[in-house]
Amino acid sequence: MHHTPHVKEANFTRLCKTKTILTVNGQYPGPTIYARRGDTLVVNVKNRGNLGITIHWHGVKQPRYPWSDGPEFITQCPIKPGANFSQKIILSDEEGTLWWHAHSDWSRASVHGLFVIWPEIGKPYPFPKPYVEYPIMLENSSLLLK
Ligand SMILES: [Cu+2]
Repeated sequence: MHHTPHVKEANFTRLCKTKTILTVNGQYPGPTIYARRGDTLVVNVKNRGNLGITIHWHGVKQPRYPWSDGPEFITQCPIKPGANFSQKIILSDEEGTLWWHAHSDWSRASVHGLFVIWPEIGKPYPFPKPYVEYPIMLENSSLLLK
């Protein structure tokens, strides 16, 4: 499964105020990514913003493969403005709704999104199957307008 997020600046308007913020694909919050338990994802991050950035996959264990896990200067270097970086995300027993977010300086305030991991095909949910699924992300976007 391949994804190509473009990290870039975009205008954001709330409460009659417009500000330029760092986004993925011009979206705030960023795109929801869907996968299944045990999948491996290849995420080709294209940094078209003006800051070095990393993307972290919150709650993913990345067994024996921490090299593109996200925290800048810990498991990887920041992706420089104008550069690309291919991240491998190895799912093991994760299931449910996690999130991904930037992991450098304050960029996570606007660079983040949901990461939905369904059970394997033919396997049940670890709880009664929901009647409907509707992901909700709570955040305080007023902080972006200060
Ligand atoms: Cu996190």
